[in-house]
Amino acid sequence: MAKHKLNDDELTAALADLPEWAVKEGKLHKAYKFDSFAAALGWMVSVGIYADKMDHHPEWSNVYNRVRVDLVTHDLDNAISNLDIELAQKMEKLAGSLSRRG
Ligand code: H2B
Repeated sequence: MAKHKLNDDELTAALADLPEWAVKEGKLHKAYKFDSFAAALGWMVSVGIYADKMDHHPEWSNVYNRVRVDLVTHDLDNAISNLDIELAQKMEKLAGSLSRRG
């Protein structure tokens, strides 16, 4: 899919459907907390396979059951793009099937 930078209206509209996501330091950010390390890691593997197929890769870090995610598009001067939204939506969908907490 072609990638394009989102304008402010597109970004606001997309955030309305992405609970607990926010723009932080210019990146699309969310801190996930799972029930266990295994749940966090399993989610990361599932997301990673999808991200690699998209050829769009997250910045993220994991500590035990927590995963902090920052999405940005390097090829568009580190702007937030439609691909960051698509990846965030997929992350939400996959987290929903894993008894996510807060
Ligand atoms: N991931 C992210 N987050 N942003 C990009 O601009 C990007 C990427 N570009 N993954 C892709 C790889 C690009 O480097 C390759 C050559 O398609």
